[in-house]
Amino acid sequence: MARGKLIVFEGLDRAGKTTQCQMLVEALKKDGEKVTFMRFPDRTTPIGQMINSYLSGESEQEDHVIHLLFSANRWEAVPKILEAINSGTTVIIDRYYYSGIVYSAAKQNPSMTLEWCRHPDVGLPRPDIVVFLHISPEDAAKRGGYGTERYEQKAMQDRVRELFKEVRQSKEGGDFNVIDAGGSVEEVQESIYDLAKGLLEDESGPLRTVG
Ligand code: T5A
Ligand code: NA
Repeated sequence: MARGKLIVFEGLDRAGKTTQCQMLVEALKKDGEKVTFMRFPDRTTPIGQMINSYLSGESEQEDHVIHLLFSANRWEAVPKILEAINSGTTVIIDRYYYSGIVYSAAKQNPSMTLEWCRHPDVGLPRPDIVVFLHISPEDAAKRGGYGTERYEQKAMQDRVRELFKEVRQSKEGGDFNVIDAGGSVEEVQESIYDLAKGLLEDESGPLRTVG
């Protein structure tokens, strides 16, 4: 039996990650594919509840500590990810460690460079592809103002945009497929669906790990 694929959605805030991820899951299910959906942060676990409380401003965490909690929240899901992939189910994930390193590095804590931030995630399952939804600041603003969660401010978002660019130009960059997310929901879905179908038809070697 062929293994399942690992598809990760990343992108700027309000690019439509959750919308597109869920549409893709439904479309692939309709085609008879075995597919499952996950998201990070997974706010349902005890670690996820600490993250949720931090993001909503109900609690404080030291910068390194919250970074490690986001990473731990991925590690605790690894057995589930591997079990699905090994049983032939494709796993589609809404945000992954790329968000983890970029948002933490955007805080400009002097000891938290991109390089430092990446370490706790080394060894995670590496996606077969990253679907990166790209949207201009102007188009993102049209999709509603900033919310009330931590990190939803302009200066932070501008740094996140720059740091994602750096990640796309680094050694992880080869896994990224940049999709223009400025079009209608249906237009964007069409490009993503084509990309995913191509991947599912590909023969795959063993699942790689983040190195
Ligand atoms: N974080 C996350 C870390 O700091 N470290 C980590 O390790 C991880 C994993 C929460 C925060 O945590 C940070 C990053 C975040 O700050 P979250 O819960 O994923 O992460 O964030 P959300 O706020 O849910 O996600 P976004 O704001 O980024 O939104 P999405 O998922 O990109 O967009 P979506 O689909 O919810 O759509 C947004 C709005 O736009 C509309 C939708 O209907 C919706 O109203 N829309 C469109 N409108 C017009 N045209 C289109 N094509 C549209 N697509 C969507
Ligand atoms: Na989302």
